[in-house]
Amino acid sequence: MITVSAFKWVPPFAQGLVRDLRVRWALEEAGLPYQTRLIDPEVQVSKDYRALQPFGQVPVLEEDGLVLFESGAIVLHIAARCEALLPADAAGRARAVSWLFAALNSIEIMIQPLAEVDLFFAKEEWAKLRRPGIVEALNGRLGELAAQLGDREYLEDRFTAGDLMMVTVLRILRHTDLLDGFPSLKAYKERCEARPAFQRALAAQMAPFQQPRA
Ligand SMILES: N[C@@H](CCC(=O)N[C@@H](CS)C(=O)NCC(=O)O)C(=O)O
Repeated sequence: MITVSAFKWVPPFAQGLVRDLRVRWALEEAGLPYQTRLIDPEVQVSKDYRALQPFGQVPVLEEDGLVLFESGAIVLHIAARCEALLPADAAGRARAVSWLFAALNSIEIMIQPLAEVDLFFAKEEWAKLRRPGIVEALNGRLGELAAQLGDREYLEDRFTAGDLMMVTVLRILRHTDLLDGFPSLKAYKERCEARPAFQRALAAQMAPFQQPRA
C-alpha cells in the first residue's frame, strides 16, 4: 500500500494548499489507493523522518521499501504508471514533463515570494517595498503562460501531470486577485479543480483539519 505523509494540522491560510495535495491528486487520477501518515512538528524534526525527507517537509511517498520526497518527483513517479497523467507517445510525455517542470521552476518560483511576503511578512517595511516588483514580474510571467494556453482547455491537447502541477501552483495565489487579470488562466484552473479526482484529494487533505484539535 502506498503511504503519503501529510500534516495533522496547518493554519487556515495553508489548508488546501499543502503539497501532499499534488500527490493525493495524482494518486486519485491514477486510481491508486493510498493511506496517509499524518505528522506534526515533533515528527518533522525527528531523525527517523529526516531519513525519509531531508528537510523535514511533506510530502513523502513510501511504497514497498521505496521512499520518495519532492512533490514533483513523486507526481512524476505516479504519472509514469498512468496514461491518464502522461501520454503514451514519447513526444507527448516529454511535453507533459516539460510543463511539470515549468510549473515548479518557472511559475512556482515566482509565486512563492509573493506568498511569503503576503502571508508571513506583510507588516514588514521591506516586504511592502518588495511586493510591487514581485507582482510586476509575476504578472509578466502569468501573461506569458496565458499566451501559451491560448484558448485551449489544457496546456497540451489533453489533461496531463503538467496541468496537475500547474494548477496546484496557481492555487497558491488564492489570497490575491491576480488571476482575475487572466480570465483564461482562471478558467483553466477552475476547470482542472472541477475534476472529481481533485475534489477527492482536496477533501482528503482537509478532513483532518476539520477535526477538533487535541
Ligand atoms: N520542494 C518541496 C517543498 C515541500 C514543502 O515546502 N512542504 C511544506 C508544506 S507545503 C512543508 O513541509 N513545510 C514545512 C517546513 O518546511 O518545515 C516539494 O515540492 O515537495
